[in-house]
Amino acid sequence: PVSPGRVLLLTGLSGSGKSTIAKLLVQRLAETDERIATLLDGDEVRQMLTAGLGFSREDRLANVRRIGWVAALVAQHGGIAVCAPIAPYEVMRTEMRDRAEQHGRFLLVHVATPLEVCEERDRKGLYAKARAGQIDQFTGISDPYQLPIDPDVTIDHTLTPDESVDRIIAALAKVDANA
Ligand code: GGZ
Repeated sequence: PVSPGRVLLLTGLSGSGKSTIAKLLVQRLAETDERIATLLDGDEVRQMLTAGLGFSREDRLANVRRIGWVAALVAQHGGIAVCAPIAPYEVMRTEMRDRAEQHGRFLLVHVATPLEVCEERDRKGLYAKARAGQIDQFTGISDPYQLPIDPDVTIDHTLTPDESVDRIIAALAKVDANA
């Protein structure tokens, strides 16, 4: 039988709102779901699990592959892994899905905030730096972001974080009902 474990991948551009939604999602799951939710967020992961990796295609693949491996382990033990890397290539998202589905179910959430909006917000000033040529291979500016072909959930940027989490939890409930 398939384990009740779940892997959720929130993919989207820098500044799209992935971290905010992922954190809120984990809080909400702690209140509403019996399974333990584990957050694998970009910043923290890159300081520990994938420290030393950069932003070449190869390093990004390694980064997301390691996240996917830990996430699958969480799912294998009946937990919910919430992952929030950019994950800009379709191939890495597919790989994460395939690995996760050996242990449970996978949900791809596209945090679809358009580049213009992320750049307009520019909370960390990274887009300005990327435009000025101070950061190489910056996703959306000088590096690719392949749009997800078939996401399970698409989060429009006009939704609030709470509404976004509602959508994801509804999709999760649907997956659980069909498991
Ligand atoms: C994209 C970069 C880059 C480059 C540093 N390209 O908004 P943030 O700051 O906190 O999130 C971004 C984070 C992206 O790391 P990920 O591990 O999520 O990326 S991937 O899935 O592609 O491996 C951004 C910061 O790191 N950052 N340089 N060149 N984002």
